[in-house]
Amino acid sequence: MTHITIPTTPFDGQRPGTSGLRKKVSVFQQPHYLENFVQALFDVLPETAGLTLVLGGDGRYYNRVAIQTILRMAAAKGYARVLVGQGGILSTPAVSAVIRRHGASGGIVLSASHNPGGPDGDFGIKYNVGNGGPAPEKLTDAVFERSKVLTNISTVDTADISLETEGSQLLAGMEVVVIDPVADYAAVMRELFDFEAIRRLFAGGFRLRFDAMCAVGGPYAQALLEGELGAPAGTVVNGTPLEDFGGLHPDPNPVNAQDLIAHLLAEDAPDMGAASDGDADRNMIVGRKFVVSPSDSLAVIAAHATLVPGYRGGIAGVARSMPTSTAVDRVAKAQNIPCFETPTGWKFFGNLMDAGRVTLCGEESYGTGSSHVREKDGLWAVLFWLNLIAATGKSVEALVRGLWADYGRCVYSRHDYEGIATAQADALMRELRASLPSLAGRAIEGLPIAFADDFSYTDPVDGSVSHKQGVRVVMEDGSRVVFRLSGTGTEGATLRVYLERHEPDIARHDIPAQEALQPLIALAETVAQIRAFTGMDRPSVTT
Ligand code: VG1
Ligand code: CO
Repeated sequence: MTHITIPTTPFDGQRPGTSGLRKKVSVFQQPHYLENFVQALFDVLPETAGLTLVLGGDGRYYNRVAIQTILRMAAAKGYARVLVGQGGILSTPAVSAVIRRHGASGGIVLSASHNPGGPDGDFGIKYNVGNGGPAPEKLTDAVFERSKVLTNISTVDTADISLETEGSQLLAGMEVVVIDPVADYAAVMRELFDFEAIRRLFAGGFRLRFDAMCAVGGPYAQALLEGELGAPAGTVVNGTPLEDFGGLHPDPNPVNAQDLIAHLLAEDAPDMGAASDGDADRNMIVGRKFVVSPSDSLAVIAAHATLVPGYRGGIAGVARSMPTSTAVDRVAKAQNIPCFETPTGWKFFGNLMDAGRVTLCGEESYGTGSSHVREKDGLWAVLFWLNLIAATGKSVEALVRGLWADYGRCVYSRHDYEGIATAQADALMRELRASLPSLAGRAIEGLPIAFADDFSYTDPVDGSVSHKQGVRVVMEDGSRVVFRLSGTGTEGATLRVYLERHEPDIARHDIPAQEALQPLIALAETVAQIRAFTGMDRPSVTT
């Protein structure tokens, strides 16, 4: 037998963040670093022998090396089968779809999502469970604890295998099936959307610019939009996944996707722009000369869901992360369906979807999705918008303005302060938390505060509790500021400040968000002393 055991030293400080373990490539290249995480994972899973695992990544630098390592370890662990995307490619939503359609026990996604890639960039790994969704905290905590004490890695002594052609081969007795990365995902999309109507839309001259940001969304967008739906060649730009994303920062927001924004602001702008992130689970929707806020995108989708075949029977409920704007709450209320408020991170939506309590979910960070998989899904959101445009004959802008007219506008912005010293960021949050009891009932910067707390979430399905999920300061009129530290960064700390104010007056809907939010921005500075703690006088990214 070719099984071998390699003695190793336990690693510390590998606690997975908002969505898996993300570090610099150079950290992952340390001897046994990746192996330590994978072994810890395999050790804490209740069962692996005889089961099927899904494996793939966003194609970034180190993807191929990591896949070979994991395949050998899976063989040593006794998995019967691994389904791996051709060339090692699978987007995050595709992994979720493959797990579900093939009844796999789980899947490993190799991605640092929206973080930059390449030898000097980031790498990441996350595990998805049998429902296709991110591992719950209970499991990731167990992996972390195990990684601190394990002293042996089990693998097999075999050469790398080719992942270039579809089909089945054996690796130390385990079957490795190289699958078409797009097929299962495309099948799910066909079940949900009116492809005929979208085909007619493109045939009628509708112009879309889809920027895949040289990341994994390209092959999916090309196959579906240009291949099946008849969008003209060139609709998908930056469509080939590159190991360094062509030097782009594959984070679809107006700051990082500047080129797309420039095209949509131009005189000859296409009808719609869209972009997806490194692992294709995020989406940005842009109208002609009109940027859509992700929170509004979720609300528009919820408001018109029954126009789309897969949701014709109605939606059971909606969920949003706590910092996401309350636009979708207002839609849910009007439709008389429940709306859940969860902590940041997709893993909190899984139980609600499994229990059939919600159909649509979203986050302010350009993440939207539904119970068709258990991840957010970038291309799904784009297809949803195309289907809505085809069904209503309305433009992107008209759909958003319609939402504002019906429910008022939730003026929204997120300010990120990146690369802060971790000690300073921790101190800011500590002092802010300490000040919370004294804030309620006071007026700061002219705004009367109703309450201030640290968000805790009790999962309505399994009763598990998550504490310290973000500080919120809520005014008497419901407008609010939320503060939390990022759990996905790899350099220092990132403070995120989320600002929201509801504007019912249609005459004021065109006031720029930063201007409309000015009192809240001032309040955030006063209560958190951001300048003093971060040494920065403005955010590094404003979306
Ligand atoms: C960020 C976003 C969060 C999202 C997470 C993973 O987390 O704010 O909403 O779920 O990224 O998205 P944080 O902890 O940095 O704020 V992805 O597309 O990077 O997997
Ligand atoms: Co992502």
